[in-house]
This record gives sequence, structure tokens and C-alpha cells, in this order.
Amino acid sequence: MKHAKRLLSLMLGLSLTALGVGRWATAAPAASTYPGTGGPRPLELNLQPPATQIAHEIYDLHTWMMIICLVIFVAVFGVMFYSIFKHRKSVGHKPATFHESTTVEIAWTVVPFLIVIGMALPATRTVVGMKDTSNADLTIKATGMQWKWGYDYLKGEGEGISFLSNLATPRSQVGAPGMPPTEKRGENYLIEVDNELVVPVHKKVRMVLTANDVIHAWSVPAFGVKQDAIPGFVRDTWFKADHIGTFRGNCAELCGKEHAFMPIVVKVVSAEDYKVWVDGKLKEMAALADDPNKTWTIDELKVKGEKVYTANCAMCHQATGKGVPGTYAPLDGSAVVNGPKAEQIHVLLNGQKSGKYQVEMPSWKQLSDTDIAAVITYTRNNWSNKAEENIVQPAEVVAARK
Ligand code: HEC
Ligand SMILES: [Cu+2]
Repeated sequence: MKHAKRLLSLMLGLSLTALGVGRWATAAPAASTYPGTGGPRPLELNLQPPATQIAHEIYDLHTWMMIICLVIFVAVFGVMFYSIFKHRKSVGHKPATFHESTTVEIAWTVVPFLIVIGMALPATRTVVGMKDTSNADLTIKATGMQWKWGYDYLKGEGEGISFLSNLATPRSQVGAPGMPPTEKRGENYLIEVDNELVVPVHKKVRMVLTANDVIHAWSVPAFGVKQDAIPGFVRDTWFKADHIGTFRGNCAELCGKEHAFMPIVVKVVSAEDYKVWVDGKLKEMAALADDPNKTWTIDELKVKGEKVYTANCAMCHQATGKGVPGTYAPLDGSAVVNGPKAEQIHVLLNGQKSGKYQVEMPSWKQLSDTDIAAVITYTRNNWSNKAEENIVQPAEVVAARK
């Protein structure tokens, strides 16, 4: 009986201490002291410094739960080791023989109940807050695809902007099976992209998520955001960045071979900078919205095609066009690239899976007609290739899509 009471007061005392310590320890580090480039730091043990209200709450909850767990750990092991030591047989301790102690039973019901409430109450508030995507200033759709993200600004300032966001780390830093990297790995290795998602600071951004092929997940740890992007479904989440900066994340759902190669980079800028960016982007898009009926010269297509190739194809087929034996088909000397052009247009629009390679050629139908025509023309006239049908016009791609 006496022991039970002592145990109860010990546990209550520790829980109360935890409450006090919890309040003190839950102040997250100021984000301005964060020296990194917006991604994880080497040997980082804690969560990334939060950059939104929700991320702050998650950070605090995490700290709070850690403390509760620690207190329970110390209390349980403390009592256990104390009892073992104090009541050992060699000092002549006689075991108590009581039965059915009401006090103990109440204690081990009430105390865990209080602990659960102390965890569930604050957690529920945050989870409900995470799901509240109402009253957004900006709505952006993110589409996961093997293996990149597509962004469409659906509503709010910047409406109509749409672009693809590809990994920017060159393959020469990555290497491939049997091919060690030939270049030193950069600071943002595998967490850098060619087109960053740009959003204004202090504005509620609703992210609408879906996918084209398999399940991906859009995750930015500093925002406390992680949401699956599921083909055929639309899910949403939101964030409101509380300071300017660059924030990095990754696809967080295993989505195939290049899962680690589709990072997410969000650039949070001031309202003025955002306006400038939107203006520039809209102009750039107007300039890019090529008339698919325009007839291009072969040189124009080759110049454009090389850019498309570097951004989308070189990661597998390599800048040399030689591919990687057994994994990626060579385009230099390929029968498809040197054969009838209709066949190559078909491969680009629909992908190819001959079974001769470990992976398959994905479909590129999300590229523009001009991009597809350009990249085909480029591959037909580059390296040692000298295709007879050496030029493909955007109109031919338009026709093949039907
Ligand atoms: C994810 C890696 C990957 C990317 C990126 C990729 N390909 Fe492929 N590609 C392949 C693989 C693998 C094959 C062979 C598929 C098969 O035959 O099974 C292939 C086959 C091809 C072929 C047919 C070659 C032949 O001889 O059968 C062409 C043409 C081609 N790719 C062009 C492109 C172009 C143009 C791009 C860029 C828009 C591109 N590929 C991007 C992996 C890729
Ligand atoms: Cu993915």
C-alpha cells in the first residue's frame, strides 16, 4: 500500500515536471540563424527549422512528446531499478503479499489516461489546422510524374503559369551503374531543380496534388507539409511561409527507379519580387507558346532540341547519346533514330518497353509539340546519326497525337 502511494506520487510529480519543462523547451530555433541552403544539414539530428505556423506546431509537439517519453522512461526504469536494488533478497527483504490494490489499479489507469490526453489534445488541434485549406490566396496544382514535378498556378496572382520542375544536378555528379561520377558533388546535390516553385511570403498557398503515373508525395519538411499525389485523385494541403528563403524537399513516396531524383524546391519571395517573377514568367510563356503550325528550319529545331535533350533525356541516354549498356538504350546509331520518323514520334509519345533494358522509356507526351519535334530532329542529326528523314515539324507531332 505504502509503495503504491509512493509510486503514484512519483509518477504524478514527474508528469508535472514534464509539463513545466515542456513549456520551456519547446521554443524552436530562430530560422534566421539557419546557415544552410534551405535543405537538410549534414549530421542534422533534429527536425529542420520550421518556416510556417504548422511546422512550428509540429516542432513543438515533437519536442513535447519526446519529453513525455523521456519522463516515462526515466520514471519506469527508476522505479524498477530502485525496487530491484532496495528490495533484494541479500539484504533480507521479505516480499509483500497484498492482493488487488485499488490504489495501484486506479493509478495505472488514470496516469496513462492523463498522458494520452496531454498528447492527443494539442496534436488534434494541429492536425485539424493542417487540413484547413480554405481561404487560400494562391492555388497551385502539383502533378507528380516519373520523375519530375509539374506545377500549374490555378488561382490567384500568377494564374496561368505552368512549368515542369526537373532535377538540376548533372548526371556527371551522380554516375550510373558501372560509371562513377566524373564531377565533384555540389552543395545541393540532388535537391536542386531547374525551375523552382516560386511563392510570395505571408500568403496562404493551397497545393492541389495529383499524379500522372504512380503515387508520389509532395513534401517540404520546413513547411510541415507532406501529401501523397495519387493518380486519378485530387488531394490538397497548404502552407503559409513566414519568411523569405529557399526550402527544399523530396518526393516522399517510393515511385520507381528515379524516386530520389525528383526534388522539390520552393523559393519564397517578397510580394514585390513575386510580382516581378509572375510578369517575367507570363511573358516567357507567351514567347514559348509556339504556333504548332509554324514551319521551323532544321537549325532552329536542332538548337532548341539540344536544350530539350539536356533537360529531359541526357540523364538516361547520356550527353554522348551512348546510353548505359543494359540500362538505357543508345540513341547514337539507334535504328529507331535513323529509321522512319513516324516510329520515333510514336516512341516519344507512348514510351517503349522492349524488355532488352532494365527500365523502360517513359512517355513524353507532356512535352510541347515543338519540344518533341525539336528533340527528335536534334537526335536525328547529332553524334554519328544521319537519318534520311532528318527533320520533324511540330505539326507532325500534333497529327500523331490524334
Ligand atoms: C528514364 C530514362 C529515360 C529517359 C529520361 C529517356 N529515355 Fe529514351 N529510352 C529509355 C530506355 C530504357 C529505352 C529503351 C526502351 C526499350 O527499348 O525497352 C529508351 C528508348 C528510346 C528510343 C528508342 C531507341 C531504340 O533504338 O529503340 C528513343 C528514340 C528515345 N528513347 C528517345 C528519348 C528522348 C528523345 C528522350 C528525351 C525526351 C528520352 N528518350 C528520355 C530511357 C529513357
Ligand atoms: Cu515520386
